Amino acid sequence: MEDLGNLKEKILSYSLESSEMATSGYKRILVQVCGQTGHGKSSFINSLIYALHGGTFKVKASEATATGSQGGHTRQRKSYHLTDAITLVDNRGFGKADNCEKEEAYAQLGNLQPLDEEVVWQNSFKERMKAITEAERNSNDLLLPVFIYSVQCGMGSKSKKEMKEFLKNAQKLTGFLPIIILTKRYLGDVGTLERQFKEIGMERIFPVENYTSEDHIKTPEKDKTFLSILHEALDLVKFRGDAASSFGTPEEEHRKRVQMVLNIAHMNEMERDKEKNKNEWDKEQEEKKKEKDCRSM
Ligand SMILES: Nc1nc2c(ncn2[C@@H]2O[C@H](COP(=O)(O)OP(=O)(O)OP(=O)(O)O)[C@@H](O)[C@H]2O)c(=O)[nH]1
Ligand SMILES: [Mg+2]
Repeated sequence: MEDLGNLKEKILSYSLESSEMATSGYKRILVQVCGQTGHGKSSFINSLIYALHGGTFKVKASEATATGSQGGHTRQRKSYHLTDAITLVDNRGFGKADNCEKEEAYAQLGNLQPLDEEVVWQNSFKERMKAITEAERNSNDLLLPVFIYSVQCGMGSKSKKEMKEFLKNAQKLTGFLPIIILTKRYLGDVGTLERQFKEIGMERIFPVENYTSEDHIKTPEKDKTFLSILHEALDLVKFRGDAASSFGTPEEEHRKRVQMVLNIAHMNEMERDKEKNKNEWDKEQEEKKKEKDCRSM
């Protein structure tokens, strides 16, 4: 592992200006921290800030209590300036990941939901379309997905399938394979989880123990882990930058993202309609049967 001072210096002095990405019009990297509620997204953001800037530990991104809060503690899509080139985004976490919340997760990941405003789940395609087309947004951001998953939760085969779909869509939306952060690393079987994420095609997987308000005594190993993650993130950007021709301009990428999220929203709307029609048909059949039974009495 690289020397701590070196790592810090590299991250602090990193600038998009000299890269191909800047020539294409990208102005900053948005590290899009996402995942289910209570898995440690806000704590991960606090840990990155603390490892890079030091000082006294501050809970900048407010943490949930250990038992969690229904609907998630962080309800805004909140941004934190880390360096001139990097902004961290604490996206609203999703719960059981029904279609509507998943759709919202994609809208946040695609930067189609304004920063620093309350995130509200939209229930219909019409509302979704209105929110996406009306929201003011910055399409000059390069979006880098970071997916947070707690080791404490383990992963069943159903969630593994859902996770794969979500992470692959995240890759299509942003152009980057998500970086996986396994939080609460001592609270479960980290080896198995790491293997499961590899099996669904993930490459960069980092087990961490976040700095939290309960436990934030600095250690060189912890600092190195968080700084190395940032360093790897910049490395990914550099790699994609070297192949910038495979990336569209910020405007083209933005339009692609709008289309993709609206497509997902449309499919979900059709599924909801199908379900509604089926329920109505079932109800009608039941009423008809009751009527028939009455007449034959
Ligand atoms: N032991 C341990 N506890 C952690 C770790 N990360 C977070 N926690 C604790 O887990 C709880 C939830 O963490 P948060 O960072 O608030 O989780 P979140 O994903 O932001 O939650 P929402 O905002 O509700 O979506 C808090 O009590 C944290 O102190 C970790 O790596 N290890
Ligand atoms: Mg939070």
